Amino acid sequence: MNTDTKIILGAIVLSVLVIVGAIFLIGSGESKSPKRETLGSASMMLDKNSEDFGSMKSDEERTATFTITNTSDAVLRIWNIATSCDCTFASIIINGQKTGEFNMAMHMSSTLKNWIGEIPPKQTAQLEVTYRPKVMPVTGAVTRQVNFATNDPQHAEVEVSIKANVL
Ligand SMILES: [Cu+2]
Repeated sequence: MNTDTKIILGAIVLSVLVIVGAIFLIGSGESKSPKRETLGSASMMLDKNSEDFGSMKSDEERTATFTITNTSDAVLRIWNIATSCDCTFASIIINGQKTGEFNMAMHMSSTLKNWIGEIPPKQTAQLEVTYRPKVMPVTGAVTRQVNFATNDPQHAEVEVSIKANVL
């Protein structure tokens, strides 16, 4: 092996190490989304897409409950729950068990970010959306969203909203 060959081989080995290292770093990122294809497929129904709280004072809070029904014979999975604003919180109740409060993605613990809810066949879950204007005081007409992903191919990304008129 002459010197040139050694240098070329050395450069190749080094490049491979750098690439493998980069893939490892990207792969270990904290907010990884679950792979949809590993989560099966089900079908779901929502009882409504929005709720209007009407007029409320800025120191009040209101909660809307949305019912998610698994209409299939497979396990319905929901994940990536996030709200559109600091002042809006969401929880899911499955089988009497209530999660912590989901908020904007950047403010959530990795436990909530990586949470995947499983709703058994033909069962329902409740999505509670709570609006607390005092967290971020505003007045007038307000609309806030909650988004989540599901393993229902027809409802891969779901959005519900709440409205209020803050006095
Ligand atoms: Cu807000």
